Formats: sequence, C-alpha cells, structure tokens
Amino acid sequence: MTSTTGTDLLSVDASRLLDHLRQLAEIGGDPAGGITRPGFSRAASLANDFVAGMARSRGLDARIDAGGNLLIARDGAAPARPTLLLGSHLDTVVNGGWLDGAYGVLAALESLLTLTEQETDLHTEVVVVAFANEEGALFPQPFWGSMVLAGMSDDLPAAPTDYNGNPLSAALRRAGGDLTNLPSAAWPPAILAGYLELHIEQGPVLADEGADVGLVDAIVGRTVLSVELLGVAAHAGTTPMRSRHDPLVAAADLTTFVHQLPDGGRNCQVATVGRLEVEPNSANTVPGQVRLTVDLRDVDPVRLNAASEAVRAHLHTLDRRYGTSHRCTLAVCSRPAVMAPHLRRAIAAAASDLGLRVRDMNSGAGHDAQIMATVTPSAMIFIPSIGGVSHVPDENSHDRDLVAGAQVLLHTVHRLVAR
Ligand code: HGY
Ligand code: MN
Ligand code: MN
Repeated sequence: MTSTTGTDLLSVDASRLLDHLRQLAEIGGDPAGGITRPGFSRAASLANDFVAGMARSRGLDARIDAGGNLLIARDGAAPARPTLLLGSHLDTVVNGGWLDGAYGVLAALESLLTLTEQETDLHTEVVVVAFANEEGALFPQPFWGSMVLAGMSDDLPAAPTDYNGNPLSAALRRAGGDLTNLPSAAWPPAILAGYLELHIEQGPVLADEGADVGLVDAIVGRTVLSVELLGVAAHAGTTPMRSRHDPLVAAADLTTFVHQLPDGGRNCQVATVGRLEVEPNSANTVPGQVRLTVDLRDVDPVRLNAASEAVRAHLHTLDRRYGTSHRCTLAVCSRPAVMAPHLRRAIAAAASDLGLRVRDMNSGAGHDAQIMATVTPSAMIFIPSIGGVSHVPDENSHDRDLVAGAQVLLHTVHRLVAR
C-alpha cells in the first residue's frame, strides 16, 4: 500500500461508501414507509452491530460505551492521545429517512478507513462516533449519547423512560451500555482536538441555490415543552356545548397560536406542535385530556426564551377561555451553538481544493455538534437534500453529493491531523 503525502491522491472509496449506506438502510425498514430505528430500539442496536462488524472486518476496533455510543478507532489507538472525533448518529425518527445521521457516521468511517489503508501519518488520533439516541424518538431524551460523552450526564434524567413509561436502564443494557456508569463514558475535554459532523442539510437552501456544500456557522437552540391540557371527559351527545371543558378545543387554539408565533421572524424562527395524544380518544366522548409537544427554535437564546414564555402565558389564557387547566414541563433545552472558525476555514479550504461551491448557512435542525461544541471546537458540513425534505421516507441526496461531501470530510480531516 502506498502512503500519500499530499491530499491530491486522497480519495474515499465511493462505491464502498454507497454500498454501506444502502446496506444500512435495510435495517429498520418500516412497512408504513421509511426507516424506524428509534434510539435504544432493537433496530438501532442492529444498526450499531452492522457498522461495528464492518469496521472490525477491516481491522478497526469498535466498542460501545456506557452511554450506548458506538466508538470506532484504529487498532491499538492510544486513548489518552489528542483525538479528533468524527461522527453523527444511527438512530432515526419514526418513518424517517435513510441518510439523517447514518450518512455522517458512514462517511466518517470511510475517512478513517481511507487514512488507515493509506497509512497516513497522523499527529492526532481520529475516532468515529455514532451517538446514541440523537433524535429521542422513543426515549424522549434527544442528544443522549453526545451529552454523556461531553460529560453532561448530570443534566440527563436519573431514571429516564420511553413514551410508554418503560425504563431506559434495561434498553441501554441491551444496547451494551450501563446507566449506573455513565461518567465512565465522558471524554476529558483536554484530549478532544475537535468534532466534525457531515450531515444532509434537511432543508431546501443548497438545492435551491445550486451550492455543493453548506458551511454551518451556527446551530439553532431548541426548546421542547411537554404540555398536558386537562378538561372534563363527557358524553358527546348529552353534554350541552355551554358546559363543556374540552381540552382538544384548547389544543387547537394553542396549535394555531404556536404556528403564528414566528410571525415572519418577529419571534422565534420556527415553532411546531408535532405530537398530540387525545384521551380517551373516543368518537362519542368529549376529550378529558390532551398531551402535546411544542418545539421552538432560534439561533438567538433571548428570542427562544421569549417564545417559550409567550407559550406559557397563552396556556393561562386557555385555562380562562375554555375552563381547562394545564401542566407544562421543559422536555428539551439545547442551546444555540457557534461553529469553530478554524475548523470552518479547514472545511472551506478542502471544499475549494475540490472545486466545490460552498454556502455559509445556519442549521435549522439540531445536531450532536451543538452538544459537542460545549466541550470542544466543532463544525458541520452539509450536502444538498433533494426537494429539501427530511424526517420522511422521501429523504434523499444525489450520489454525487454523497461522495463529494465525504471527500470534503476526508480532506478536511487530512488537513487537520496529517503530519
Ligand atoms: O430535531 C432535529 O432537529 C434533529 O433532527 N434531531
Ligand atoms: Mn433528525
Ligand atoms: Mn440528524
């Protein structure tokens, strides 16, 4: 095998990357469409097993840490050596796409394989990470794995459960982790040389503008409020309209209020009611209780907080208007993150060497990179999403963009860690 001095000969194995992506997409296929591989589900463990098996078959080490993260390193990599982490996540939302997260993990693995096969001399170790439960689709603690690795496990619930009340402890043990030993999975910031995440844009900007690569400058902060609206269940036929306390009508009012919050950018950037559960959910019973989520996002923490306060104030208005009551808890609170300028410069230089058109942009989606940015310089590379869609079965990107993004990652890593 010849070693490479410059980056001109450096290239990912495009067919290997695309094959790996398509094989991984077979895991968690959902008859209702797309991929359903929620964090800590059996499908998510099968995805970890697939990627770990592939890495081991090519001579790399692969292990699961106490938080359930998959870590892949060169054989015998010194754990105490400064390390550049590359990664993303393998879990998905329900009926999600084949690239959200998976692309970043497999492209990171492709970088590590290429550098190893070409015997590139590295002054800094490179480790690939597939973070556990980034989405929070079953266990509603998104960014679980990156928070554990970043040493933030104290900010996670002590006894987390899934949406059905099942404890995480058993599911995490099945996934190879250990809820009683999370601190052992934290990396000392001193050995972290940085974190890079390659990801699909999940929006329309790059495709609309004909850019090849998105250079992320900031990632939005995200607040998710878990809301319960409490009314009085009653017979749908015999209960007069004037005496009803219907939480579903209040929920409809709240959903419209949330939808209008962004109001052309005056408040937070985007606001969404994405989950709604009605009880008893019976055609001939006035609902007694509604549970819903309010997802608010903005790059400015002040605007994000103002939007959250506006929702809380409106809940009291609903109580008076509909004779209902409410409970509101903070389910997710991730801070906005600014990406590291020196890593962004390395990405821009790599993309320029490859003759690719780069576009600076914010990320409207949340990512593990915003958690990692709290402990080490972090940066993200986006590629175009066809039709700008994601978190749906139609999520897709062109092969040429999938390969180009992986090349940018590889060349960026080479610039940062090769002697
Ligand atoms: O919700 C998000 O923005 C990310 O996909 N977890
Ligand atoms: Mn996602
Ligand atoms: Mn993602």
